Amino acid sequence: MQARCYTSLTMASICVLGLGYIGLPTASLFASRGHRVRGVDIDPARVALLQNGHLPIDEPGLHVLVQGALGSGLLEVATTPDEADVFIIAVPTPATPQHHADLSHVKAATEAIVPFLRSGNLVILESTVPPGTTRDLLKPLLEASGRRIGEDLFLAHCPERVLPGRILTELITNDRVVGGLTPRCSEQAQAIYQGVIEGEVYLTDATTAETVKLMENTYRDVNVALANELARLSDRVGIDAWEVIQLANHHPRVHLHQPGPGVGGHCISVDPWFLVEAAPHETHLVRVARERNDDMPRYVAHSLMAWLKVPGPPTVTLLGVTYKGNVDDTRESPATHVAHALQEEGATVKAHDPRVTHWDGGPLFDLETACRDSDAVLLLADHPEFLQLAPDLIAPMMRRKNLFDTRHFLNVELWRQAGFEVKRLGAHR
Ligand code: SAJ
Repeated sequence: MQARCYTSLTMASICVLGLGYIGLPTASLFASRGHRVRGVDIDPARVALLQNGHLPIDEPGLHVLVQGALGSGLLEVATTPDEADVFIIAVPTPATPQHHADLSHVKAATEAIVPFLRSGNLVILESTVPPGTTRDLLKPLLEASGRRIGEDLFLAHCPERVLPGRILTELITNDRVVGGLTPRCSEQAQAIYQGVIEGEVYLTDATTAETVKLMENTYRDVNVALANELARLSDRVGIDAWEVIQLANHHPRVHLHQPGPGVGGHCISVDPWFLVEAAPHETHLVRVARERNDDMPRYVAHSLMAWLKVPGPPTVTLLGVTYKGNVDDTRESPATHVAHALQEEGATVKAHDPRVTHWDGGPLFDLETACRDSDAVLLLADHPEFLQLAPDLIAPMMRRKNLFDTRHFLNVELWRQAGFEVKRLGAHR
């Protein structure tokens, strides 16, 4: 059968599976550029929320984009797929407790579109997956429709690469890597993205594209582990890790990353394990970096407890429970592990985060309640809001005035002037 050729992919109808941090902005972007888009999520509550004009996630600029797309009638949201020219799968790929990729959502989404496939359709997987998944899992599932990939059905992996907090900007300006099962699959996927983004679209095969994505996040994880090791070394030898980083980064080929309370989020703390899963005996460095970063919450909690000289168990105020600053996302947040480690050492924990209403790690309090009769403030997430805090107003609320800044973020001089003893991760003063 002659495959349908997209001479006009700019007009293609699109079905996006998964309306999370990636799927929702992606669906809205394509709709804002004139595509007819059906956004699908298996969670009826999420779909109802969107239909009522609310967003399930907080991301700068997203509300306006989604409202515009829904208002134009080009974006509709539903719990089931429908026929389309292009299917984009953007569903989560969490890791199991054994650090293996849980591909159940990818499998379910792929199976859900099979009944709606037509000759000439293009299927794109954006979810982050272990090397070989597009070829070994998606291809056979899709060919169960009776069509052949590369002949009358096209399949490619195009990993998402956007940074939470900057998703809309990066969705448009970042380069994309497209890995087709065949060269024609790659060209079809290239055409669909090139119509809406300003970055370049680079073509390769599917397994290479999968590995590119995993290596990007692993590069960051390994480098954060190196920075965290520098912080620990600095604590030991009595130097300032932040000064070392600043000075070393004047070298034209050095870019040391930032230490912190650990690596969280649904990407960097998970993806490197997919490389370990693919080749366990060849990925020692990747594994050790993961383990070093996972140990940081315990290290931070222990450092704080060792520094605080209080009679009896202290009360500690956590500032920021998200996995990093400027986002509302608490998935895999180091703060949860810091809280548990502190509690294990006998501390009482009270947390405050202006971006978050619910946190699995415990109850959240307003700033005053969180600081009232506390022995220490522990800064974990670098939200810009925390720069506006007035230490002289916080000081009278505290039982003892101690500040531990794990991000080298606050103006510690202001806190000192308000009477706080200050400690920074990886610094002797
Ligand atoms: N972190 C540090 N020190 C650093 C950098 C990060 O401690 O120097 C920590 C953060 O606090 C956070 C974690 O690492 O807990 C991850 O944060 P991030 O900002 O490095 O990355 P994510 O997870 O928000 O987004 C990453 C991005 N990948 C890269 O920058 C290579 C993004 O482009 C990807 O699209 C995203 O993962 C993803 O979805 O895979």
